[in-house]
Amino acid sequence: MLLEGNRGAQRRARFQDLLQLIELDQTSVRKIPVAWDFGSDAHGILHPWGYQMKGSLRIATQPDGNNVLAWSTTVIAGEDDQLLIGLDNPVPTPQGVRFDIAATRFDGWVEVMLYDDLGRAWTWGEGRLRARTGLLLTFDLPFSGFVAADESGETLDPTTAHRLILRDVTAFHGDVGGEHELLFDDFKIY
Ligand SMILES: [Ca+2]
Repeated sequence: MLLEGNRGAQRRARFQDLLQLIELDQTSVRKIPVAWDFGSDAHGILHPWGYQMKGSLRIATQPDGNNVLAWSTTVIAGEDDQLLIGLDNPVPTPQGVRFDIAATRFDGWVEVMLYDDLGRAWTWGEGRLRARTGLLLTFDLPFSGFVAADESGETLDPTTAHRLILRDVTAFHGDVGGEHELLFDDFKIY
């Protein structure tokens, strides 16, 4: 019975992986530039199924009427949460990503990463971004500023960029926890 249960779980996991790939294929960025102002649900930012228990994404209207992307998450010691954007050989080659970010309850920390087409990880060379409480700040991250996560010192060839990952790493910064929310606006890949 236990074996059957494991097989069932494995089948479900494979099915979820397949659904994720289909969704990613449908939302992947193919033309540059793209710009999302979150006036509608039409954007290419996914909350991967492996992190579904941590939170969710929704469009939220601010008091001034502006719509933003609200990422509700749960800060738990030792755990991250992630958002995912697929890059499907975009034309022309993307040069960078720019977005506004704020936190609503307490300051958050976000690590921006790229994965290339061979699955190698690259991180923004100037470190993690601090999302300020109640204050939308603009960050502009040229892909040329991403360095190999293996600390080899190599810099990314933007033509190989395949996945853009936003990691909420607030749990690794200070003694904070619980319900958390990050807001994004004017998200551009250019
Ligand atoms: Ca907006």
